[in-house]
Amino acid sequence: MMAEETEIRTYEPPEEFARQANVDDASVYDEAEKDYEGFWEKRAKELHWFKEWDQVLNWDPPEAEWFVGGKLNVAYNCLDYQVEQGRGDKTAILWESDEPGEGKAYTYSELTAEVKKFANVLKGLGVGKGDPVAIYMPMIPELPIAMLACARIGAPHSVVFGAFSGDSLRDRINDCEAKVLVTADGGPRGGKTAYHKKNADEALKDTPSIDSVVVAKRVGEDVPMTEGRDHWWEDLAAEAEDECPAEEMDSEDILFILYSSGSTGKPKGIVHTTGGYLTQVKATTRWVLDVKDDDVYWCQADIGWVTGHSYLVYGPLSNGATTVQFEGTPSYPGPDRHWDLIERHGVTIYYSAPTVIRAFMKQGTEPLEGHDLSSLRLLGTVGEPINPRAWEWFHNNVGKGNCPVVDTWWQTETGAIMIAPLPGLTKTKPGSATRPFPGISVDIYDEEDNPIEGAGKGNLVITRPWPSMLRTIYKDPERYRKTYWERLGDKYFVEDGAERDEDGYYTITGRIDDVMNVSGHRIGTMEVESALVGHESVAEAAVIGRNDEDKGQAIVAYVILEGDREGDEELIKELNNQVRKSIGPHARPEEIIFTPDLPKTRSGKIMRRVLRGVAEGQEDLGDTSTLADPSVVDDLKAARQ
Ligand code: 6R9
Repeated sequence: MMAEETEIRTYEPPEEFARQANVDDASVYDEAEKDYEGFWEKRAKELHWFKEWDQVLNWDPPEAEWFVGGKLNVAYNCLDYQVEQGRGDKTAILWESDEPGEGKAYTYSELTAEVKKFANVLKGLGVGKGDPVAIYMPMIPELPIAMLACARIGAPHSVVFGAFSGDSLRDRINDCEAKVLVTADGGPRGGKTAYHKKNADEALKDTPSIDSVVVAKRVGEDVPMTEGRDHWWEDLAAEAEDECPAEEMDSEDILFILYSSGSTGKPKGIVHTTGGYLTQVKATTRWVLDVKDDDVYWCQADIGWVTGHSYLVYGPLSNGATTVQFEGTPSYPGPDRHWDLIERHGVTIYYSAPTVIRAFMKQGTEPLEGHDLSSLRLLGTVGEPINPRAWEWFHNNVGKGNCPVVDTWWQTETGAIMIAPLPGLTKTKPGSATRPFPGISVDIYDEEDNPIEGAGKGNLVITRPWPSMLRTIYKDPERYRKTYWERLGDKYFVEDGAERDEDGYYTITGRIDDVMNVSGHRIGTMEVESALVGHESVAEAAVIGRNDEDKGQAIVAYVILEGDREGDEELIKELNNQVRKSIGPHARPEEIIFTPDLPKTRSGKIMRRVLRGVAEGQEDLGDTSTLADPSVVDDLKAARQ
């Protein structure tokens, strides 16, 4: 990635920006370094607590508790507390539909009322404190309303990205044993309609824990409703009581579970709790995204991923901001949709993703022309490494050179931003996420797990606990320990490679495990492999992510067939469908290569490095002498022709 440009320019914060930034005193870094618990305690005090904590941190690796004994409610912080501070009539959620100019706005008072009602709906269906609720919805306002309603009554939500298949939804519901599923009849996106209830019905054939399904109406077409189990959102809400007190939650009670791909086995139910999560999410939204009262803030991620949880819903709302929720895609009805939206709503902060920026770049600057983007004052990116060229393009063409770009590194597991500039203070370098957030401590370790001194390249490690860290993997503490802590004991092993330069700036180079990053979506190679071998004609499959200009990585599947089935177009179609059905369309392989054999070491391990090399058309595949049968490489090259 760094080879792209030999000389990287650096950018000081624009003076005008620095003058108004939420954080403009560089001593915060030193202060936090001297006493990181004290630093986070100050941030926690910026929330509303029913009762303050007795102890800031209880760290018994790998178990952390933050703000021990504190009582608070996340929905109260995002709603009632905002109304109490005079934001009742301020727009909380500005929802824009798939069709330009159509949409709806909710003030903080209106949103509070909707959430209270829906919280009562959930209670009426028997949901109590601690009962997980599954949510599978398109990007409609009912999605954040359902999340906040769960938070209000202390029911952990488990949001499943709306493009996941019925099978994926089923597995996630069964893992957390949700009693209630909240979904929608469907939703338009990019001019096409997706049918969530239909997919959910597939899942519901085999989800014994589910007693009730609530269906929000978005599309308005007929959908089959199962008597006694399925209910329309609007019918239940019409009958529900208006008042619903916010449950006093313990700081360490679960706020949500979010499933994320790992290198082996089934997706992991990442668990986030209440006090620490909201503390770090609220602080990073203010400090890194510089959100203020008069901002129109837009995070373009889907709420089904962690970015949407933390920076579309909880971060902006706990700061009393106006958050834009967009139902559609960047290319519908035209390639200027985002610019049109920014102009019409006067968006001031735009938090985007490298894959989206690269797609814009490809279209050139024409779609930008004729749109007034002067409302913008800050740009952000997240999800994957951003190549310096895309960073520069974003900075120059969207930000017109006046808006700082914050490249924010974090993960589902970290819950909130970990490495990123403070835009009023930090000099930025295209391609670098720059410095750890104050109070966060990271390092780079070599292959022998020794810290590297000064500049260098290696494995990223987080060396101290942080408030929004995952607390466990749902119902699998052993997997939690093994995945993240077994290697270093009391330090968190990230599974990302990183480089540190002379200024102490970090550039994240990408995953070092078998997790692919396709258009910013985390997909495990194992998940795609097991989907493929689920097809009767497939004996074995090996999946890798090959570098791709647009998507970051593209999925390539090597497939060994069983019996005498021919690897033809028809079979490719069937295999694509197989993946679509068992995971979702976003996991469909870009390329399927039929091969008689796979490159394996003598101990039977697939050498993915070789598969990646072949898929990227590399001439030199490096050392292949440890292969059990080195001639496989020629077969693979021939198969790809
Ligand atoms: C928030 C989110 C996490 C993985 C992470 C890393 C990659 C995210 C990045 C980045 C380079 C950035 N990643 N942000 N790589 N620079 N600014 O994306 O969570 O879906 O769990 O993915 O994404 O590889 O480990 P998640």
